[in-house]
Amino acid sequence: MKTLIKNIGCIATVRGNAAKSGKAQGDVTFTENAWILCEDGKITDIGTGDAPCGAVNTVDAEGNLLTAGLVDSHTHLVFGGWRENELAMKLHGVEYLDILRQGGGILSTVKFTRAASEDELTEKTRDILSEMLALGTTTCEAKSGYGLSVEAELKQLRVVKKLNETQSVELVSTFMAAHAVPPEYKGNKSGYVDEIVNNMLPEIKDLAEFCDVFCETAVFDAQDSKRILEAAQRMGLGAKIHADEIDPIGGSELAGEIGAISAEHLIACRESGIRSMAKGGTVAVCLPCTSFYLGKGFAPARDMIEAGVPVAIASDFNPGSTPNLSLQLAMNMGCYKYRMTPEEVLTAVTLNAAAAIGRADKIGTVEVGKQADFVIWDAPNLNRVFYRYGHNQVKTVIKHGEVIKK
Ligand code: IZC
Ligand code: ZN
Repeated sequence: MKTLIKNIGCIATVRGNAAKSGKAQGDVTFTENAWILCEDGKITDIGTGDAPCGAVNTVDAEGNLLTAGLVDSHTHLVFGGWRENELAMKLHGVEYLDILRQGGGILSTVKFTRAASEDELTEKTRDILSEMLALGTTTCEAKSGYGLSVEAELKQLRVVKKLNETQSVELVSTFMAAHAVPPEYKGNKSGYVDEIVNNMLPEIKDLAEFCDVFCETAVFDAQDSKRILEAAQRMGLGAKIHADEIDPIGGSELAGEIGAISAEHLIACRESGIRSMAKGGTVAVCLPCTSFYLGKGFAPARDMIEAGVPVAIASDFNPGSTPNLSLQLAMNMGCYKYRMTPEEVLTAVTLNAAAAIGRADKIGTVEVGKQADFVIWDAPNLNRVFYRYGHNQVKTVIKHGEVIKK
């Protein structure tokens, strides 16, 4: 089926099939007074001036800005319950890791998630995805890690699989049983790492594309992370790592060393970590809403860009460290707090985000041959999107060439 998007005030897009770093991260082209033709879910032609005739469906962009659909490359999407009780604790100065050490935090979400049925989790997550979609997210990575047993991790991964088949946001699954040590293994972290490597990974490997580890003080150290991620790589999964969120204990250095596709958080990233990521071709997935919500510093995203590390920006949507699902808010923060330009941030939530989840050849740019996933903004230009903040600036969302939010 042919769809024509006409009367586009401006298309803003980076170009290519691989992550961009350095100056190229801000190398966005602007095409004014444009149209796009799509067929069978892909972009088949792009032009300016008079639009061609003969399309079955026509979408009028009414002179607005069009970009590629937004790609949220880091979320903990599927979970039971919420954790509003932690806000008061935080306001009284209790640290994120101390809540976890006391058996709350991630471990309280594990209790809720284990107790929830697969159908309950599916319906709750379906509602969350429809909010994300309305905010412009057309592809979303989803980490497990609130089950922490073979059965409960499989339950989370099956929810993602089912939702991928029954709603419009495209989902990419990451296995993250190395998110916390479950109560059954309290005091026996090495036993739990053995369980992940020997029993969990072989059971789940067909339901996930990536494996992630929370490499952090009081959770998994760099040695545990290396063991788990190398085992995952041998089973065909790509490696991701939660690195330097709170303490720099070697996560970003390890990411480059093992050729991880991404290292994520990086608030406390050191120069040695930046160098290692640049050398290893690792995408830095930065999560500014988490810094904001935890009242912490911001990742040195500018230093990374200048050192040749491609930077992606994601929401980190989760029930603890940032229960925000708006990638638009993360985009604004990327601009205001990382001091990235609107062009650099656009690349961070489109092509570089797609690269962080192994999709840079299919999504993330507006070019012939790419998937027809777009956002039409309630804005005439890119600067307007970044200048305003706090409300939904997305007007229309198109996925595989079809309007799914108007
Ligand atoms: O549930 O607190 N940082 N994992 C690592 C999280 C945040 C999610 C959570
Ligand atoms: Zn995370």
